[in-house]
Amino acid sequence: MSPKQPVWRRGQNAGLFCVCGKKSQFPEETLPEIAFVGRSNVGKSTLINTLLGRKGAGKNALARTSSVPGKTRTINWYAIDDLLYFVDLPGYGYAKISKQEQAKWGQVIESYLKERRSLKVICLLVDIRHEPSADDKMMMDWLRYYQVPTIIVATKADKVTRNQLPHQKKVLANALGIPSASVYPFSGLNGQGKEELWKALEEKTIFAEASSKAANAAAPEDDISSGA
Ligand SMILES: Nc1nc2c(ncn2[C@@H]2O[C@H](COP(=O)(O)OP(=O)(O)OP(=O)(O)O)[C@@H](O)[C@H]2O)c(=O)[nH]1
Ligand SMILES: [Mg+2]
Repeated sequence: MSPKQPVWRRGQNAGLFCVCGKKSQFPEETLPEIAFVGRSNVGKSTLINTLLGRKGAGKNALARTSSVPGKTRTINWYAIDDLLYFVDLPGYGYAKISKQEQAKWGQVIESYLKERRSLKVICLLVDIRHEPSADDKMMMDWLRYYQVPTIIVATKADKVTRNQLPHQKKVLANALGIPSASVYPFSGLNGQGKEELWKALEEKTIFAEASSKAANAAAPEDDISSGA
């Protein structure tokens, strides 16, 4: 990766910060947050690893991924260079999790979305191959209702051909009531869409805060004109 990439994209100083099973455990709202939400197995943890260049098995991977749905059962905060948090929310819609537990998780996620002032943008992940589920649509409604800035990411884009892609984007966009251009195809397998998604996240102002902090922190070493 180019050394000119912003520090947060390099993923070198990213680490698991906090694992929470309930609201009372949420960390203080000290840094801006980007959260990732979607059905179980849609690829949330993979996307976090891919964005931060931390793919692969073993120690290099940041968020744990699995072909078995329901892997992420807690809300996991990842700190990135002490500038921002990525928040991996538990997947919904996994049939083998009891209704009781799903309801409990629904409440924890809703209170996170509703009350988290440091949440700057949320990525709602949907599988590019499928119509959004009733749960996906409900999540979209929540995000609209609570006015959380939202980016729709269509995961597993490597599973469709270039010809199928525009059609699949349209299907997702129509079902969620957004323009087709607002759907970001993404692949954790080959990195497709990574650059576009980073740009979109950065544009959602979150990095206005992070950039100014980073610039301040870097100024003495990097900016030879400062103080001149
Ligand atoms: N082909 C392909 N497979 C993917 C992609 N993203 C994720 N997967 C696979 O899908 C499965 C689930 O990925 P995870 O990242 O663990 O999904 P998750 O949304 O975090 O799942 P939960 O933690 O259970 O909610 C794994 O087998 C991944 O390898 C992708 O872009 N392309
Ligand atoms: Mg996961």
